[in-house]
Amino acid sequence: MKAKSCRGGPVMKSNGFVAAPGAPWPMPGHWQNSTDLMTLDPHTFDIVSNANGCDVIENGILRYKRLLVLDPDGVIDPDLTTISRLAMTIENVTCGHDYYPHGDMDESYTLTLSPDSCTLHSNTIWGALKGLETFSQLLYLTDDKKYHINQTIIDDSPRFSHRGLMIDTARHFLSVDVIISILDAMSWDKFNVLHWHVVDDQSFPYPSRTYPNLTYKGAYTPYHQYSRDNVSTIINEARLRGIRVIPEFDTPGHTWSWGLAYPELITPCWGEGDEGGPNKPNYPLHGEREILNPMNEFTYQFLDRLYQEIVDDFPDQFVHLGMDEVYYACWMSNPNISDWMKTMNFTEYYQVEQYYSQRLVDIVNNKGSYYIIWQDPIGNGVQVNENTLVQIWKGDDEQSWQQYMSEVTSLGYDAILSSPWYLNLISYGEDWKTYYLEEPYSFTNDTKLWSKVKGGEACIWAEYVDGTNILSRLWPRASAVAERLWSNQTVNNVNDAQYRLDQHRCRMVRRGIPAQPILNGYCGDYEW
Ligand code: CP6
Repeated sequence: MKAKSCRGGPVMKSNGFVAAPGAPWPMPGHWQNSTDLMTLDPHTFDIVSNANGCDVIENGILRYKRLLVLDPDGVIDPDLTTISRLAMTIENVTCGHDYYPHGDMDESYTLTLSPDSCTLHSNTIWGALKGLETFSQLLYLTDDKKYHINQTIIDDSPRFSHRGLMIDTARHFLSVDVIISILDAMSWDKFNVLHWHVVDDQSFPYPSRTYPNLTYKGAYTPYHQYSRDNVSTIINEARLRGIRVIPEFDTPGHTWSWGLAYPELITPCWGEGDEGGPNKPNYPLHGEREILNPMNEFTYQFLDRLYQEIVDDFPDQFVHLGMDEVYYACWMSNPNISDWMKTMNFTEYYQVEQYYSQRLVDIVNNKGSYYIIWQDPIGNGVQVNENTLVQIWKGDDEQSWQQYMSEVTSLGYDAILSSPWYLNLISYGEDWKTYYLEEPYSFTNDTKLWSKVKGGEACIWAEYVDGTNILSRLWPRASAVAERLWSNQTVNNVNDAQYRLDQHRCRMVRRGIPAQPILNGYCGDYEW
């Protein structure tokens, strides 16, 4: 059976039932819907709160009042009870420019919509934002352009505390406007972490104050770098949407662009089969001169000052240290590294990685920061501090992600899952279903290990992605991940989800995001 318009008229489900429009995404923990309808006039509808003067709430109310006007020609339904305002009460109004979303925030809320009472209740401002979003999703237009909203009770909170999206601004630069659009769509999906993979081999668009030449030489061009103002804008726009920004400055691999300004940071790779030498890098490696030199004190002094700047710029408690894909060939090629290893009593190259990793971990710990790393060092036998948060990205013919997850959590580390959610990998058809059906707990039956899983992140690596295609590639595919990370484990029926997701996709289109289709059909009057 054909899915009809996702707006207005009911959407036919293949089992013959009708899915009411105005269904939320991601699915709330408890959603008591009813067929009793109400109406409202979004042009006069007011949202009031007990948080006057709180910019997160005032800005949120403004954003959502704007989003409620699905169609300026829409009208109330005169046959129904008209509701005129939503009253928000927030138990603990903590707010201000120096108060940021964080890993332990309470994001729960309850929403009660009846003719007697339209209330949104939450413990924190972050919960209030989640409730405003859900409220905005319940409102819909019928085909005769009347605004409807069902009487509803919702009691909702997230399954996982870390629900992230990773963007990569090194392979291709992303404008601040595009990043804000991504933050917007993230907030509609209740994502709460922007993992910003800022720099990599290809470019260094971050505006370093301490080492301006990193940016001057490392950015593609002066137009492909962020200003300091851009960085604070991104952090602030994220805060207003309840989203943390965790920056990643990936080392010791993936640092080719750093070497443009500071060649002394990078391990020289010796040539193979001839005398070679530091300036004759003909060792057959992919992308030589991209691994930091672990034997020089200069490297650590440099990292100390750079990370000071990073923790000063980014308010989040966490930074991401990268540490992925450190291949040893270059270190192996270099006789100075071999000599240094002897003085250190190192016989294995993983000990070099261990040494580097611990030095960097100590640097950021001394600044009071917590950190995330990609899983690679753990796989190589490196030990890091027990409070390390490990991001799982591998899952291949050798080992499934479940096996990697099992190893990492059994060693006592907390983990977040990304392996099945590499949105840069594309294929024909409904790949959102495979993202949707991945279950982060499926690696074990041991509930103690389940408690190690803090959530997950969808990743969009940018080798083949820039501002022209990132929004369509992300949405609504990332939304599938969002529901997996927010909603109950039991919400896992793709047949039910597809109609809600189709509505959600049309909602994104109406709100200005060029989200790609997932079903045949159309979005009412709102074609892109
Ligand atoms: N860049 C960095 C990348 C990747 C990683 N780190 C990557 C690896 C495999 C795939 C996609 C991306 N491009 N710095 C791995 C974490 Cl399929």
